[in-house]
Formats: sequence, structure tokens, C-alpha cells
Amino acid sequence: MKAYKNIGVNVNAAMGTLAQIPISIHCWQGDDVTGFDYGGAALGGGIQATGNYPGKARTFEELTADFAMACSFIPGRKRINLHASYAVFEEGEIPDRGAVEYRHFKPWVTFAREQGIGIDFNPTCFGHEKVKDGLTLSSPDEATHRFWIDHCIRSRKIASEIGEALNDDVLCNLWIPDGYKNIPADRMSPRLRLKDSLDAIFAEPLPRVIDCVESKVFGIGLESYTVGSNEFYISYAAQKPSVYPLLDNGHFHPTEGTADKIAALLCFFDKLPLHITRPVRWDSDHVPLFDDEVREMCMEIVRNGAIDKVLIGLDFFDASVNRVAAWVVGTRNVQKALLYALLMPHDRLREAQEAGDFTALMVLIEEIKTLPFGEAWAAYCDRQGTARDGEWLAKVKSYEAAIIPQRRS
Ligand code: RNT
Ligand code: ZN
Repeated sequence: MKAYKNIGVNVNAAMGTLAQIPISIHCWQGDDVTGFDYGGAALGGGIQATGNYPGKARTFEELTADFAMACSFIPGRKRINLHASYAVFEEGEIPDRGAVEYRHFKPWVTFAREQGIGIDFNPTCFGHEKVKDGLTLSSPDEATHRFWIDHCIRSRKIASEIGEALNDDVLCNLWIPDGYKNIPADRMSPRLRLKDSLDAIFAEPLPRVIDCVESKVFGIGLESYTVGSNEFYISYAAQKPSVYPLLDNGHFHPTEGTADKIAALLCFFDKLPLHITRPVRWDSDHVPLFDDEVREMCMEIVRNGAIDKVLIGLDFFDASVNRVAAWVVGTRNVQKALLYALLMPHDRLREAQEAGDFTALMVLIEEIKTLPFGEAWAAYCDRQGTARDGEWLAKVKSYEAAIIPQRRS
């Protein structure tokens, strides 16, 4: 890998750094965001999983088996990101979103320990009968917003107990679907109610929890108004030191660049959680590719020395392809993008920019694109004892051939 040496980059050091960057892999790619409560009520709230690829996981056992299979092909440090809807209820217990407790997540803690991974958490404020007229925390109906406030407080407590059990910080991310299909007459009242709800939810500091709020521009069926907009949550987080804004790169207008937002928010926040996804014209949650957008986001993380500040999470749910393969390729793509970013001579590039030598800057950035990156990635996979590209798909396919017939019911 002389080519990297020639531009002043140490490939070994880059691989060592990459191995330490945890990626929080969402559990919900494994079952199209169905969850274990309410027998898979329609998602709603602007999010959709499309496709009917056979063999999706239906139980805790199936989902964890699939996740573990995916993890075996993903190098480096990993976490699993859970939703409250993945509570594991006991035999005979009636699944109840409003009554989730830490005990329902103990099987996940055991699984995480076995896998040597961390856990992150999310209250699930969608796909439920208590969403009223499209609203949860911003609902004018007292019983409705109280129900969801209570659910969010419960979720934070669960996150805290998971953190205590694993001796680790747990990111607890709040996303709500609240919004309107048609033009509202009052854009402010729902936001003021959301603000009050958030104050109630975050009133009690809890150990081991990192709280964040996820904004969005619009959702399918909620095209005209989103209560939890970017401006709303950035402002909320800015005035609440314990709460961080989460950026999902599917949640902005299509020509907005999320990479640029990372560099802006890092000027003010000491932590910045991300959902990396692939929006295709909208928040479609396709599997992330090794593409310009993901690479550019990773460059901002690396070149700003923000590896410990940016909490990298994934958020996609493609039901048209093998779900285990989707996890593997999507996560590996993000790791590839991180490695790509780690293999850039950022000091040299910055010096060129600061000196006003935009010619050298452009030439260097373009020349980096054709360096033998594939060799570096293969060397990293070897070093981590994980399959190289070209070596894992056949194994996922034989796993699939074994499980699909059992999951036909
Ligand atoms: C929805 C948000 C949110 C969800 C998950 C399931 O648009 O991106 O993060 O996708 O919580
Ligand atoms: Zn998201």
C-alpha cells in the first residue's frame, strides 16, 4: 500500500482507529420494523417498509439469530439499537407498549453480553392505537400526550437500567411521527405542546443515558407539516444541555448535505448522534451504499477529530432483499466510508484550502479516489478476522436456504 504512504497516510494506524469505532446497528432491519407487540400493527406515521422478501424474523429468537449471523460478517465494534416495541414479553403476558419495563429487555442484555456489543434504545411512538389524529407528544388530547410522555419516561428508565447492567452509556433517541397531511391552521400550538412534553420527559437526569431528539422534514401521509422539525429540535437541544440533536440523513430536503450539518453542529455540541440511511427521493430508508454522501459524512467525522463525539447509528429497512445481507452490506459500507475517510491526508488538504490553493485541493481529492482502497479494506477484514468482500454472501444465502422454509407460517 505504497500509494497511501506516498501521500503521507499510515494505513496501519487507520485500520487500528477503524476497529475502535462502534457502529450502532438497528435491530429493525431484521423484521421490517414490526416489533413484538400488537402482532405487527401497521407502521404508519410516515415510515414504510416496502417489499415482501421471504423469511423475516418473527420472534426474539429469530431476530437475534439473524442479527448474530449478520454480525459475524461485520468487522469491528458493534452495538444493537433497540426500539421499545421489541420488548420480550413472557409466555401468557399480554404485550403492552404502555407497560414496558427493564425486565422485558433482559433477554436483549444477555444477548448483548454474549455478542460483546453495546445497546442503544428508542421509545416507540408509532404503529400503535394511542397515536391520535397523527399526533403523540404534541396531541391536544391530555390522555394521549400523557400516555406517550409516560412511555418515553419508561423508555429512558429502561435505557438507564440497560446502561447500568452493561456498565456503558446508552443512547436513547426520541423520534415521533407527529404531523399533518394537509396545511394546518396553527403550526405553533403543537410545537409548544411538544416542548412541554419534552420538558416532562427529560425532567429527571438518569445515569448512563445520553438523550437525543430526531428531527424530520416530512413523512409519507404527513407532507404538509412536521411538528418535530429540524429548527425545533436543534433549538430545543441547544437550550437543554443534556439533550442532543440526532441527524438522520434521510430527513432533509434532497439537495441538503448532512455532512455539512455535522461540521456546523460540532461547533456547539460535544456529542452528535447520527442515523445513516439512504434516502432515494425521500426518507425511503434504503440500504446505505459506499457513495459520496456517506463518504462525505464520514470525512466530517474523521477530519474534525470527532470520532468520539459522533455516535454513529444506522437506520434502514429494505424488505425487498435478504435482510441479513442488507444489514451486512449496509454496515460494511459505512465502515468502508470511515476507512476511506481515515485514509485521506487531511492536514495536507486543509493546508491547501487555507493557503487558497484550490487547484491542488481538487487534484488531490480526485487522485485519492483511484488509490488501491479495495486492498486496504481487504487487509482490514483480514486483520479483524472477518470475511472479505466476495466471501460472505454465499454463507448468508445458505443460512437463508435453511431458515426460510421454517418461517413460512
Ligand atoms: C423515522 C425515523 C426513525 C425511525 C426508527 C424506526 O423517519 O428515521 O428513526 O426510522 O426509529
Ligand atoms: Zn432515523
